[in-house]
Amino acid sequence: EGVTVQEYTALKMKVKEWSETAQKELDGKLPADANVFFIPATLRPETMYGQTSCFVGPTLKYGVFQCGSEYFVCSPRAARNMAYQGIFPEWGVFPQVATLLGKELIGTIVNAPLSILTEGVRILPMETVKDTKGTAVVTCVPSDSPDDYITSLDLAKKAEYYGIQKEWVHFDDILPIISTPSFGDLTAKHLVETLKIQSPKDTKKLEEAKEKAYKEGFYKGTMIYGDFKGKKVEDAKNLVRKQLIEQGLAFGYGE
Ligand code: A2H
Repeated sequence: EGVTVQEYTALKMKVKEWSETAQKELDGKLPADANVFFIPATLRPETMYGQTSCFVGPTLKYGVFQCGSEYFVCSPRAARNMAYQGIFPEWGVFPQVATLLGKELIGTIVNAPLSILTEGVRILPMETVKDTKGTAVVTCVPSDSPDDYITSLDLAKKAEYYGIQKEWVHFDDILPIISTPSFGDLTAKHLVETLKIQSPKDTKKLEEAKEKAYKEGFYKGTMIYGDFKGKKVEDAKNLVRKQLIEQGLAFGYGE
């Protein structure tokens, strides 16, 4: 992995309503009025306007960790890292009050900071979420992430198979946020279609799409939505990140 540090923006997505299975599991383990947040790690804070859902790995283990007066949902690995970055009040201590499988969290409604979907978004399953990076929570931005786009398409097509409701995916509500010379204003859709990516398991093609989307978006993209509309993505990225952090809606997380 080398020596570079990945500087993520950890977003705070507040739980509005638990799934039935999560509610049952958490009963008695935390105060009824607790403020609980799903914590996705993202490299693209400037795209948060376009969040349509938030992914967990259905077979992965998640913890609910007490952080001062709040609670965070993420992988135990990430909580441990955070505890050694001064994110938890006591150095190295990350009290775990509950354990849940990703699939038990599906259907939970969380608030998505900056998203046009102000009523909140659903926690949905993504098989390709890795336990070994970030927080194992991935917020879904189908306009700019090829992975998020193809997973959303798959979930919408096979909603019944996945045990979800099609409306939870918001596949028809994709918001253009960034415009680029080569890929237009829906980069992920453009790349998935031109590279003929058929499923979330087309790993090789998705790697290529990710690389292309990132380079084009970062170096040639212009914001076409939000407070920094008209600015280059290169500049907007840190401005949005700073805004989220100042408003208490995110914090820095590195690994
Ligand atoms: B990115 P890197 Cl719009 N498993 O956020 C799988 N994917 C994960 C993950 C995990 N455990 N943790 C984070 N990620 C995703 C936004 C985004 C992202 C856009 C476009 C591209 C993109 C919205 N999803 O990432 O391997 C998260 O998705 C393309 C690489 O640490 C995070 O940023 O470099 C990114 O991958 C971190 O990837």
